[in-house]
Amino acid sequence: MIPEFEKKVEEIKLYLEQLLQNEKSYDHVLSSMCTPPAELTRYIASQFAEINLGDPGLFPKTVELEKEVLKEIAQILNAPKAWVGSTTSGGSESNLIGCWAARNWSKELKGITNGKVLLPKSAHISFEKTVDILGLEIDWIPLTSNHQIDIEVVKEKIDSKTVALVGIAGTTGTGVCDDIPALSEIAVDNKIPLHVDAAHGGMILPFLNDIGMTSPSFGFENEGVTSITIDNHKILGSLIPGGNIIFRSLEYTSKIEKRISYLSDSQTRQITITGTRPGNSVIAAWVLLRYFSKEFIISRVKHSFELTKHLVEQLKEIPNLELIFDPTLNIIGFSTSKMTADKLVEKLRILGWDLSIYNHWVRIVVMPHFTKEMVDKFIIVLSKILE
Ligand code: 0PR
Repeated sequence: MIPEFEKKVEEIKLYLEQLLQNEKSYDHVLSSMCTPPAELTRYIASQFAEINLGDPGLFPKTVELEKEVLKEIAQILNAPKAWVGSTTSGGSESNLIGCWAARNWSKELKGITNGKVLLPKSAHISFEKTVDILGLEIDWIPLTSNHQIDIEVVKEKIDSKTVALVGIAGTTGTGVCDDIPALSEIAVDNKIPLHVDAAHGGMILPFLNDIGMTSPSFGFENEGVTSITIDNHKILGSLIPGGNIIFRSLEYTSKIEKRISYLSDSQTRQITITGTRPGNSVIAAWVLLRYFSKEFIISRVKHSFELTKHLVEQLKEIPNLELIFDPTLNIIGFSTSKMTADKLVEKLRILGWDLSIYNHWVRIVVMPHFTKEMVDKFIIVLSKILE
């Protein structure tokens, strides 16, 4: 390092620690789908920051770890033997890649141009970006009273311009899982690719059976599912950014894959939008998925569900507060007759609590960093405001 910079290292560290102290703590964060990394994960972040999977020839061992991460993910999603996939920067990129492949496949096989994507009203904003980038149109599908995509409307809306169906396994606003088996049937009957966004739910739903609940089916066991988004930087707690896209087979990825001859292994193939991809995030995911294994995920899911239940019980005790839905995942929505959601969230923020607003309700995402003490403290503050 340049000596003048060397002299300043301690000074800069101190400055940043002070400046960002509050932003390192998630003690008051009730709104995030991310959660602080564990100490080992932080160690991996700093020790392996130079590894760039965008140039795989330079980092063959990390490439092997990536393959193992993807294998674990494919297993979680019940992928068939011919699956193909890549780690990505997260849900938004994976959703874009899934729809990109569906658009190109539909163009090549069916000659569809200026196509449409059937999107549930609950779809994450990344799909609006996706259709914009891909030059597609959206056919919005309303939700049923239980916040799932309305299957009957999907059947009505499908036409010769439909290039993809989208189902969500764990929506951003309510955590609800769409009826993927029903969507899959429609996809098979009409030969239309079905992309499932399991960015958040993918690492939770398969483990509900393990905590005495019922896991809905959303994976590749449904014949019509062609691609699935699933993130590592959400409940798993891997490094930001880190996600995955898994496809049923090469049939779809071959429509988007780019070969790059000038990189160090001279035969790199990419299906991602980004070239440079952080190796440390993939290494962290490998440790969490392979080393800590299934038990690690189950313990995080169990913890989040126990605290969701506790929080819901406490919220039900507060007068003038209405729960918007019975949580099926670790997401809670509520509103109050006393004030708008904006006003309430503003008041809570002033008192140091961070919550978000989804539609007209206040949203809480119960993540592994939640503790019972944290929840109880929050309930006292909320009750006071609504007194
Ligand atoms: N699909 C679903 C269902 C999602 O909920 C999200 C993110 C995405 C896709 C996109 O994932 P990436 O953000 O990885 O691209 N949902 C979170 C949300 O909107 C993202 C988030 C995370 C927001 C942390 C705030 C936060 O503090 O709530």
